[in-house]
Amino acid sequence: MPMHGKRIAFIAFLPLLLVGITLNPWASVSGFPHAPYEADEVIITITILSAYYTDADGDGFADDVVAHFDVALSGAEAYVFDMFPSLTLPSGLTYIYWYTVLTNCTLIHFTITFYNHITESGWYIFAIATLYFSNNGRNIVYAEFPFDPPGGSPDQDPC
Ligand SMILES: [Ca+2]
Repeated sequence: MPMHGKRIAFIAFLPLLLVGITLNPWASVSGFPHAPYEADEVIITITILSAYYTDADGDGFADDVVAHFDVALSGAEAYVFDMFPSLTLPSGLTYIYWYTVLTNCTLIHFTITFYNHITESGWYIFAIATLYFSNNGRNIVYAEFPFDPPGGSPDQDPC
């Protein structure tokens, strides 16, 4: 059963690959200058400045979400972190996106636009999670910003 053997070999290899990625988070950025050192005590903080609905794409519908937030970094000469902005609709449906950021800046201002994401009335939650490594291991920082798009209450036209 050669195919069965290959499948088992792949399944056995997959955890090793994942462990390798976990143990060596800088492997994919080896060419990045001043890669962070394991001894660096990296601290990342997130400040969500605002999140609101608007017609960002000019299609005549205020069904887009614009979010502004700052990410402050300290403790190293350079930083690599994964960032997961998300938008949760009143029904609980959540859109999550994934960015990997490499920088030597200590303060970054982000503006993210979610085009055509407002499809329900009620409260929305814009959130940011960051995943990064410091001298104490893996760290996750999370911030969220609830806001009320048009409509005001359920069962009304959100646009
Ligand atoms: Ca629009």
